[in-house]
Formats: sequence, structure tokens, C-alpha cells
Amino acid sequence: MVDSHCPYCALQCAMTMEPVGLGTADLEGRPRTASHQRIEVEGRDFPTNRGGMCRKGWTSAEVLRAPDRLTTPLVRGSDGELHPMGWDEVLDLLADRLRSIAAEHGPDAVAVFGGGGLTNEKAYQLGKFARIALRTKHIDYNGRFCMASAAAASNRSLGMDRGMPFPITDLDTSGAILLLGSNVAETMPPFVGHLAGARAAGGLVVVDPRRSATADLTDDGQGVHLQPVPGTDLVVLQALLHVVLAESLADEAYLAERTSGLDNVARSVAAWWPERAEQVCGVPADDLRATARLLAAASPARGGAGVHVLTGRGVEQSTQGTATVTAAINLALALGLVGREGSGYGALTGQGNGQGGREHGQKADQLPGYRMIADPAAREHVAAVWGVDADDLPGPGLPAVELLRSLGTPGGPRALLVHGANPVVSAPRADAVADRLRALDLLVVCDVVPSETVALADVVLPVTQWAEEEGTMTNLEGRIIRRRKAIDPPDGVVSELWVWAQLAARLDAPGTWSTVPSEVFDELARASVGGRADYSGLSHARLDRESDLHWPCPASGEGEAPHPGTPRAFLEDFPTPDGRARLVPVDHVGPAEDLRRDAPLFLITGRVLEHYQSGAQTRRVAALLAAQPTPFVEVHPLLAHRLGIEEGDQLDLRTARATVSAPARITDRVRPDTVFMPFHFAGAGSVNRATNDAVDPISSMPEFKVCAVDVAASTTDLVPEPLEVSA
Ligand SMILES: Nc1nc2c(c(=O)[nH]1)N[C@H]1C(S)=C(S)[C@@H](COP(=O)(O)OP(=O)(O)OC[C@H]3O[C@@H](n4cnc5c(=O)[nH]c(N)nc54)[C@H](O)[C@@H]3O)O[C@H]1N2
Ligand SMILES: Nc1nc2c(c(=O)[nH]1)N[C@H]1C(S)=C(S)[C@@H](COP(=O)(O)OP(=O)(O)OC[C@H]3O[C@@H](n4cnc5c(=O)[nH]c(N)nc54)[C@H](O)[C@@H]3O)O[C@H]1N2
Ligand code: SF4
Ligand SMILES: [Mo]
Repeated sequence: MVDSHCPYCALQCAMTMEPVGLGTADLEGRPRTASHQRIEVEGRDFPTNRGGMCRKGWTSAEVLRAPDRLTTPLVRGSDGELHPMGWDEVLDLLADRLRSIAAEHGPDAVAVFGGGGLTNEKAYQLGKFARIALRTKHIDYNGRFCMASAAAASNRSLGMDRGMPFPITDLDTSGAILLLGSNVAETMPPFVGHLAGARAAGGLVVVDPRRSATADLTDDGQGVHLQPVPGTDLVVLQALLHVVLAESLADEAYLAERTSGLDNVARSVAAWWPERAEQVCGVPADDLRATARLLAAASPARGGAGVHVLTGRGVEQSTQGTATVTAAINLALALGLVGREGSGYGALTGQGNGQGGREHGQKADQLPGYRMIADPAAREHVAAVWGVDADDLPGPGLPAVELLRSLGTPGGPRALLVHGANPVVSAPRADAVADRLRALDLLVVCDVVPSETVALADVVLPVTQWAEEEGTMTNLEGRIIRRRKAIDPPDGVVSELWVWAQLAARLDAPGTWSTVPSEVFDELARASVGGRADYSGLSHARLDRESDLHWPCPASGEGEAPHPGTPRAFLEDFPTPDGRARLVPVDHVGPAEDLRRDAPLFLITGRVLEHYQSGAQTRRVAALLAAQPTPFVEVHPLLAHRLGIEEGDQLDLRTARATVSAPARITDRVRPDTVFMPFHFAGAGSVNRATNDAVDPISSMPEFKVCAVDVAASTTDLVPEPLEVSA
């Protein structure tokens, strides 16, 4: 029995893994190989999930033995098909191609796209591989689609970005929780347990244009659901702060002692009195006032039980995502919540290692330890750990959307290595992304299954996944946890650490390239010394003994007790130059795309319980696919009536990018002016073919959540494409 954590989301529910099917022969006497092993998983008690898991967690072991699991390297031949090749041969070939592309076009002609699901060790090593083995500046990752706006806003306002800078169990006793654009009931089901206290107090406020499963949690006096026009959360937040200031509900002492910038922010919300806000966001002025009073009543300054403000992708995946999160932080600061036990602001990190994945250097502008690559001191420090000259480190590269757009263009990268992402399904304006991938001279994809991105690759490398490897993950609370190995990978499958070490050797890269996760962690810890995300007091051995360590956790001096980690950040001061949190004025601009006569509705996107992200993994689990077999469009009955359509009718959704098709689900959970589609599917019903790739000017995060769409009964007989791709 091995203790570990679920492979999917940032809640990282604790589980046990029991290997079964071992032994030397099966019932018919055929010899057993690693491919016959499987594991059974069970929920395990832990502060995050308290023994619970969602359906994805329960069925996660199935992906380990997916019938179409990649088990051999594949190389596209002159016939256009992928053919198996041995590891030595493929690595030689790859090193040759990478070297000749770099020789011809310069090192920046090779780019890297990483993933927030990679362990800390892999995220770290991938950033190092890009900078000193490939010597390219171009590395970014799918976390740009996920956490970039919340990260940018937290860094600017609070001096540090740790999704929840407090333990999740702090929520249990909160008197009120303002949950903006997050559907935890489907995206992190065991999280709902932590909302119980606020619900019992009638204090759960869910802001979502859709009546989500999470909005249902406010029923029966347990809270309120505010249903704004999509893309107008910033106005909701400005109005809430307006009321807090106008009715003298702010925490004056806290503002004076711990923050700066109140005056400008007060001016910026002065014009957002609730009646005016209602004109833009559609939330009744009385509800805005009542919500502001509800939050203030539970705030510490008024002797309440505490308040938490939490943001999710619904407000962050927007061209004004950074501004909206900033407004949420302004509100939290005005109520005196941040850096105070029992209250706080947090962004709900999404991917399994979405937090650690953005700390160790796979972001275009960062080095390990959450250091900035343009900072000379950071470069010196990390270069010394890597054994290279700081002048040899590249500078910042392009963020994900711009990077994908530049592929195969004149002067842009000619080769791309993908590790842990499926952008053909998950990136905005996905048809254009697929075109860019096809324009490359070389697309290399490391994955566990033949994803839609694998289907376009020139070289495919089969790698290990969660239960087949050791490592660490940093969950949504900034808690560092151990991922453990329970089962051997199928024959032919290798660890990415091994792939990078092999390629580094063939490319004559400087530095050392360990393939042992605990050694890579020790190096990561050294590289993080003194950085914002300091892991230097941690090691696999310590994390094996202690599971409640949150960063920063610096190394302690000789003879001193080990640093206990930082479950709650900001209690004393903020890591800003003056130690104060900054209130930053922001204002509402609105989504990049306005509604038009030819596109008169909002298209919003998101998730369903059963599928994870691009669906590459969960579409391969029988029970999950049976529960959600196809894409769908949620349509309000009024709109359905206007369009003359019925439940199950095939719809065409046309945007400025593409037309996607999926069957209608008629439900009053969406607003009559809005349709909703999940993004977990490929082919005709892949909503990202239609989404807008406009980005936030500060974080470069794309506007997945809102665009203008025209909806009509389908004129073609297009049915969603078959669900599996074979390579
Ligand atoms: N089942 C499942 N769970 C997951 C994942 C998954 O793919 N599937 N992925 C994981 C990852 S990486 C992430 S990032 C998290 C995401 O977790 P969430 O942020 O909870 O997920 P979403 O469904 O993308 O978006 C949340 C809500 O935003 C709403 N929304 C859309 N537009 C707007 C708007 O303009 N304003 C507001 N206020 N809300 C809006 C949608 O209606 C939706 O209910 O989930 C994690 N957990
Ligand atoms: N319209 C719309 N689009 C969205 C969103 C939205 O809300 N709406 N949300 C965005 C968000 S928040 C996110 S996080 C992205 C995520 O989008 P993707 O990057 O597409 O995420 P996944 O489907 O998790 O892709 C991970 C891939 O890595 C593989 N994999 C798993 N483990 C490993 C490993 O250890 N190594 C390697 N090399 N591969 C591995 C999986 O099989 C899978 O193919 O989608 C974004 N796209
Ligand atoms: S909530 Fe997230 S971590 Fe927990 S079982 Fe479900 S997918 Fe896994
Ligand atoms: Mo995400």
C-alpha cells in the first residue's frame, strides 16, 4: 500500500494505491509483465479531502493501462504515418534535428511548451533544459491559460503569488465566502466540505452568470447567487467596494497600518454606485448592497467569524482578468482580510501542480524559486547552481498565446517540444494553433496517450505518469506533498528526467542532469534559496515525514530547528518594498469582443465534473465517457423557443474564429443571453476552435470565458467526431 495523491486537480486529494495483478504468470500460465499490473485507489484522510475523492479520482487508475497507452517512441515517416523507433535511435535523430535547426536559425528557433501537471522536479528540469541545453528563451506552458492573471495581480498587490496563502481548513470556520467565477462543486467536489461553515451562517456568495452546481449550494438561506452579465465581474467588485467605503464598513485601522494606495482606489470606485453598476452588470443594486453588508458583518473588524474572497477561472480568463483579481484583492484589503488568521484572499489553483509549475522556471519570464529572469541577481544565483555563466542564460521569451501564434512564422520558432499539454484542444482559437503546429519543421510531443496534439507530432515520446514515478507537487494551498511510485511503467516507457538527461548529453549541454527525482529536488531547493518561493528547507526525506509544509520554507542554520514552513503568509508584513499591501486602482473596459447583430449572444466556457481539461485522460475512462459522452451547449428555454429548437437538436455556434457544432441541452441554468459549452472535447464540438485568443495586457492570459457568438439550428449533419484519435 502506497500513500500518494490524485493525478488531476490542484486539490490533490490524498489516496492510497494498492498494486494488484502481480505474480509471475496469469491464469493461463502466460508470463506477467509490468503491463499486467494495475493499482486500486482509495481515498485517504488528509486536510484537503478528508478521505473523499470525486469520480475522476476514483477512476484515475484506468488511464495507467489505457488500451492505447503510448509505449514506444514514434517517428513520422515519409509516408506521413507514425512508425515505432527504438529509444537510442530516436534520441540520436532528435538531437541531430534540434542541433541543425538551432545551427541554421539560432537557438530561439527551438521552443518548449510545458504543463502545470508536471511534478516540481520535472517543471524545474524542463526550465533548465530549455535555458542551458537548448539555450532558447522560448519556454512557456499551459498554466498561462490558467493562473497567470491571479498570479500577476497577487504579485503586484501582495508581493507574492501563492494561490491560497492560508491552509484550506481556515475556510471551515469562515463566516462568509465570496466565490467569484468558480464552480468547485464540479471542479473540486471535496472542496465543498470546507464551505459548510459559511453556508450554515448564510454567508456563501457565488458570482457566476450560470446557475452552476456551486450556485445551488446557496439555496435555502445558505447564501446568495449573483448572476452578472458575463465579463462584468469587475463592475460587481467595484460596486461592492463602493458600498463598503460609502457605508464606512472598511477596516480603517488595518488600511492605515498595512496598506497603501487607498485614496486612488476610493476615487476609482466612487462612480460605481450600485444603481449604476446594475446598468452594466445586471445584478440588482439591492443585492449588491446586501452582499457588501453581509461580507462586512462577518469581517474581523466587526467581530465577525472571518471572510474569505476566492477567485476562479470564471473571472480570471478574461482580457481584464488581472484587473478583476486586483479589484477582488482591493475589496479584501478594505475589509482587512489579508494576512489575518481566519480571513483572506485566495485564487483557486487548477492543475495538479499549477502552483509548483509556476514557481520553478517553465514560465517565459521566470527562473526557479519564483525569480524573474530579467533580474541580474536572480540570473547570477541560478547560473551558479547550474554551473554556467549568467551571461549565457537567455532572457524572457514569449508567453503561451503569442508563442503558439509565432510558430513556423518568419523569424519564429521552427521546432516545438511539448511536455504535459494538449493545446490542439485547450488553446484558444485552436484551428489556428493546429495550423501553426503543422507549419513547424519539427513537433515533438511527450505524452502518455495519443492526444490530439500527439496526432500532429513528428516525434512522439512515451513517458511515465503519476503512479509510475516519484516526485513532489505543490497543491492549491502552497503545501508541498509527495507523489509516490506504486507501479512500474509499461515496457518502453521512460521518465522525462531521463529523456532530458539523454538529450542534454547528446547536445553537449553544461551542468549535471540527474534522473533521480530526490536529487533533482535537492538542486531545485538550492536554486530556490532566497527566492520568493524558497524550498531550501525541504527534501524528499523531510516531506516523507511531514505533510503539512507550505512554502516559503528556507533552510535553517547549523544547529537550528528546521523551518516549520509558512501555512499562513503575510501575518507580519507583505513581501513588498515597504512591507505594505498595495491597493491598485482598476476600471472596467469589458470583454475584447462586443455583442454584434451577427453575433448577438455570449458564449461562456468551462468544465463538467467527469472530464479533465482537454479530456485526453478522462475520455479514456469508460465510466466517465459514458456519463458525458459528447460535447453539448446549454441553452435557456427562452432562447431555445426563439431559435425553434428542442432538447438534443444539433446547434451551430459561429464566432469570428470558427463554427462549432454540438447538441442543445435546454436548461434555465444559463441566462437567456448566454450559452455555455465545456471545452473537454475534440473535433466538431471542440469549443476552443471558436474562443477568442485576445489576451490580458498584463498577464497574457487568454479570454476563454467570454466571446460573441451566433447560435442557430445546425444546417449540416455534422455529428461530433469519434472520441478517440489514434496515432
Ligand atoms: N471536473 C474538472 N475539474 C477540474 C478541471 C477539469 O478540467 N475538470 N480542471 C482543473 C483546473 S486546471 C482548473 S483551472 C480548475 C477550474 O475550476 P473553475 O474555475 O471552477 O472552472 P470553470 O468551469 O472553468 O469556471 C468556473 C465557472 O466560471 C463561470 N463563468 C464563465 N464566465 C464567467 C464570467 O464572466 N464571470 C463569472 N463570475 N463566472 C463565469 C462558468 O459558468 C463556471 O461555472 O478546475 C480544476 N478541476
Ligand atoms: N475554452 C476553455 N479552454 C480552456 C479552459 C477553459 O476554461 N475554457 N481552461 C484552460 C485551463 S485553466 C487549463 S489548465 C488548460 C489545460 O489544458 P491542457 O494543457 O490541454 O491540459 P490537459 O488535458 O491536462 O493536458 C495534459 C496532457 O499531458 C498528458 N500528461 C499527463 N501527465 C503527463 C506527464 O507527466 N508528462 C507528460 N509529458 N504528459 C503528461 C496528458 O495525457 C494530456 O495529454 O486548458 C485551458 N483551456
Ligand atoms: S477533486 Fe481533484 S484531486 Fe480530488 S479526486 Fe477529484 S480530480 Fe482528484
Ligand atoms: Mo487550469
